[in-house]
Amino acid sequence: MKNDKKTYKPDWQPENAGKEFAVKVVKGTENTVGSKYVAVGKKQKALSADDYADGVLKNDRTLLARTITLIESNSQAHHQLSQEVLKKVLSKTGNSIRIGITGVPGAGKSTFIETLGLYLIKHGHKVAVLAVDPSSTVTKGSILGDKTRMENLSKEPNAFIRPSPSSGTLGGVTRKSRETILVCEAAGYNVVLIETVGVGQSEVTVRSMVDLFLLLQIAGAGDELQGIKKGVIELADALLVNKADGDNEKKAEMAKSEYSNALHYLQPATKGWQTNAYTCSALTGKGIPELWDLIQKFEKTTKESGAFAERRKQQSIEWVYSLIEEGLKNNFYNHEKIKEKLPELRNEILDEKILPTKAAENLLELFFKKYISL
Ligand SMILES: Nc1nc2c(ncn2[C@@H]2O[C@H](COP(=O)(O)OP(=O)(O)O)[C@@H](O)[C@H]2O)c(=O)[nH]1
Ligand SMILES: [Mg+2]
Repeated sequence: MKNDKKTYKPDWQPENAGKEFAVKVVKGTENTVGSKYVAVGKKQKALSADDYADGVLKNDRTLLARTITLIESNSQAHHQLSQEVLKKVLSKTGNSIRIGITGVPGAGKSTFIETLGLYLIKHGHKVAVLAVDPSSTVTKGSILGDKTRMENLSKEPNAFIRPSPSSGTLGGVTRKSRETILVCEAAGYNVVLIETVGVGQSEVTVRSMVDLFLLLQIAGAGDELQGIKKGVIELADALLVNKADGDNEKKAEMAKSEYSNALHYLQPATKGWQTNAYTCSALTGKGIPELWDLIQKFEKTTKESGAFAERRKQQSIEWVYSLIEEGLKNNFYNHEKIKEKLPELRNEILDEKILPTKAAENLLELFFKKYISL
């Protein structure tokens, strides 16, 4: 795909665009092991939960980044410390609109986020950008990891950009991302944009942590490819046909009409809100102000009807269940007896000496014997 990123200049370029700020895209953490009050990373002063919490609440960007690193760490000590920090800032969370953005790779999600982000900052908002990318564990990459992306936005003092956590299953990534949203809110970011790549489960996961979900489409890329068959459209609160510029504008308008028709037959993702299709150009900024108006309308409508609060409550409950599932799973697979027995049973299954059902039963019994006296 042609990269004309360098020519991109929205007409409402913020005054300080292009100027250097001491702001960088912060790297995700590796699995750091350490004791309770060790700093994350080398040669950093050990900090207490209060130090972290105060830093977050003051929007000290270094400390915010370090808190997220703590959240993303897989070490037990970091986990405990991060929970303490979260507890301290909890009362200051929740005051943002959380927006998820999905679409196939190349649809223009990162470009869109940068353009929308710059627009919002120009209008006095504080914008946090996060990514949820379950594939990053496989590819070792991150959908926001490419440093050439969001160059202008990352220079803005009112923007905070964080690529996806670098390790963990999607479940693990989810916990980290949810907690990262909370600390960003505590630091005063009132718009949280979450980019996710359109692969299977990740849209459902991101839908479960945002208030509003946007699906970015491009004209002529094939419906199947873009998730129509996967039912992603049914998760979306707005469908945006991006790249409606230059020669592509007509095609984009046509695609929009087709989607609009199709949408009438689908159940809306949010009670009391009709999902519609729109066009925009992340490159020129066309359609972006209108989209922000739409987002505000969505927020107003759903807050008035109670759907907004209802969804957040529902999401908290779902979060608890997913943590329980994750906890059980981790506990199970890390259980000494299971670790010992699983490879044995695996061979027996492969040799057809035991049925998979029986093997699973045996393992579960072994695991639960510890907890339940039958
Ligand atoms: N013409 C045009 N190109 C765009 C637009 N938005 C993004 N692109 C280009 O499409 C390519 C992929 O964009 P990117 O934001 O990385 O897509 P992502 O993979 O969905 O995050 C880049 O070369 C962008 O410059 C747009 O609105 N119009
Ligand atoms: Mg991207």
